[in-house]
Amino acid sequence: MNSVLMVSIIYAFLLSQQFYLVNCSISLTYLEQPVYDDEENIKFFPRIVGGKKAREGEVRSIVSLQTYKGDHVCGATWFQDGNQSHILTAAHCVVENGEYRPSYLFRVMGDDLSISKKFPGPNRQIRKVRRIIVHRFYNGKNLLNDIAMIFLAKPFIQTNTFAPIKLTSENVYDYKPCVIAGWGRLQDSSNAPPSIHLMVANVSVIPQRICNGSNSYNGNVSKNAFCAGSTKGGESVDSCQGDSGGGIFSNNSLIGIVSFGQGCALKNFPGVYTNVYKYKGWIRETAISSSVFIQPNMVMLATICSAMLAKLFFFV
Ligand code: 4AZ
Repeated sequence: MNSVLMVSIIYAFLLSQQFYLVNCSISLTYLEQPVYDDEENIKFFPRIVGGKKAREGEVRSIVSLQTYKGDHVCGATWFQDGNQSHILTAAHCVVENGEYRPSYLFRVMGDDLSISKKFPGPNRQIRKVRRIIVHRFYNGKNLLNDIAMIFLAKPFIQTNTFAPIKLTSENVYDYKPCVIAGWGRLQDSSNAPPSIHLMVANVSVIPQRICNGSNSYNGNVSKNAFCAGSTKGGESVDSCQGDSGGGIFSNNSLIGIVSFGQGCALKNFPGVYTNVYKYKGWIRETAISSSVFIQPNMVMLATICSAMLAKLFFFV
């Protein structure tokens, strides 16, 4: 009887694993791309609006999601949750028009403030992508559930300037101070001066009722997302194209993921961030579901074995 129970439990577990396999969906969004000349010098490069250059070790968990050729696509964050340590980004960074591209088209770069192809920093680490899981209810039209997890082929190595960040343990509250970082546009216009340096800026959480007001996003910010922004000396501070997928941090923890916004640093239209606190369950389940020891072929083999065992117990 005990063995039958055990087989059933294994079976249920494997079925749930297979459910995740269906979500193993991968793709690529070409957001605002930097422009390079023939010699790989960046002619135009996007940055955060109203920020300043990040200092070494200031934002220790940010990484650049890149094409396998090394062009920056989006920001992303190296996180640690229990014994699981992977990468979080926005779903819209890896899905385009509902199309998913294979993980071999991506790579992830960490421990470098610069994303220059020609002049890498001394500590730069680059990893291939083993797998990408997009939230199964991600909606590309309204950007609901704009979250995806990236599993690396080989883990990053922690250094003095590069480390995974913990997930927030509390929900956001109005005016909570936070930090955004990224290699996205400096201004809404494409005439921004070239920069390849990571930028940071201070912002604070904007009350949902203001952000969803009729002269703002008019109800389009979901309960699982929040707005953050700031006005500094009359100039707005905001994330912008190319910052997507990157993190918004507070108290040394990850509180959100850069999702969308109308333009950049526009009055009444702050940046919108996926609320990490609301996805802690999804993050935990997803991370565990794809641990290295549960490879798809292992799941398949185990399913066949348990089916055979079940048959043996029930029918012999
Ligand atoms: C984008 O398209 C994007 N101002 C990211 C952030 C914001 C706007 C657009 C917020 O990647």
